[in-house]
Amino acid sequence: MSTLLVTGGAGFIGSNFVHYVVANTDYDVIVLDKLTYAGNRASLDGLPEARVRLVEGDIADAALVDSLMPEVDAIVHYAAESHNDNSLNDPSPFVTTNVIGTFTLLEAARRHGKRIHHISTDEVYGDLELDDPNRFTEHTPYNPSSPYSSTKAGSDLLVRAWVRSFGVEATISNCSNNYGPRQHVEKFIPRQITNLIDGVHPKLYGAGLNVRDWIHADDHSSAVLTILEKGRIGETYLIGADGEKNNKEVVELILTLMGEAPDSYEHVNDRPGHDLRYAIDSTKLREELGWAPRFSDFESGLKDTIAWYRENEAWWRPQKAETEAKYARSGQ
Ligand code: NAD
Ligand code: TDX
Repeated sequence: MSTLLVTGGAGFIGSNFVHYVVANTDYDVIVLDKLTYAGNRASLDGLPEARVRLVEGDIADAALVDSLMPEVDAIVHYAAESHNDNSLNDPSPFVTTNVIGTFTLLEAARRHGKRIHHISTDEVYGDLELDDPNRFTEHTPYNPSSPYSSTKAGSDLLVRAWVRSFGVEATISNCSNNYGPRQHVEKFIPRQITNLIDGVHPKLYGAGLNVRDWIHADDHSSAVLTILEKGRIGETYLIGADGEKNNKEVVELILTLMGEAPDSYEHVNDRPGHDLRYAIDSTKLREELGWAPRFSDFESGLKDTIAWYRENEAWWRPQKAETEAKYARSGQ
């Protein structure tokens, strides 16, 4: 492999992967990104022009995707509509991008004989009870709850069918909740950090007892690179770093790290259908491919993330007012 097509490479996790690949490998990268509200050219700032090229376009544009295939050796597919709350307000772009977009890439991979790695989420498995001793594994049945997670589940199933029916050389990874720099301020952690910078109280949905399994985006990127290079074709790998925390604990930690009283948050309307708990068992990835996360200390990763938002207001400020106006309309 020498050139990767990274779809959604101007988004949060896709851009992290592009930075990671440039720093740790010799691969060149073509980013295919539609630059929706969630995409940001500035997330690719500082990368060498000789190694990274941004193509602005839609993954559902079959002619465009086809035209890029001769230049690339493999596709790493991050592009998606990614926010659950948005999927409850307007599911339509979730179906077109997540399902039709993935279908379009699979057809191009099939026609041109290209390797493809599909990035997915633990949300395809539904949710767990707080006291369930089990975590999600590669054998957990699919049971998605939201328009977002059901379209991600649909895209995973398309990938599996294209492997079996057409012999497409694909792998899938399902990762838990990511945190780190360059995440859109609509998401939980950056929303609270930027609220506090603006002197606004953090907002907890419902009682704040829902649990998420946090992983630093750099660890997600190292896992994806490992699977791309060493994963067995047709296999699914779950990615997680044993980072379970409830939302109240996370907000309290953000408040403490930012010098505020740990209880100075507000409860707001809950998300309809809000998944209770996600938890990943990543034994397969660790034992079969020898991967391990490097960020084991959530508090220090969070501290760095807070510092990044403090130092990069120019990156997030243009997103903030519109995002908060949207939340205000749903009492969140
Ligand atoms: P994001 O919303 O920050 O970025 C998505 C990117 O995709 C943006 O740059 C956007 O412009 C681009 N995009 C959207 N529609 C497109 C289209 N039709 N054509 C081309 N580009 C398009 O999302 P993220 O949080 O970085 O998530 C990236 C991937 O990782 C998604 O597939 C998501 O399901 C998956 N994932 C995310 C998390 C998480 O915690 N954020 C966890 C597990 C898996
Ligand atoms: O203001 C908030 N207050 C709050 O309590 C927001 C924005 C969220 N929440 C809660 C909802 C969730 O329980 O925090 C938790 C995390 O919320 P999100 O950041 O919206 O993430 P989540 O819905 O868990 O989905 C994320 O992880 C899996 C990503 O957005 C998905 O793309 C990924 O697939």
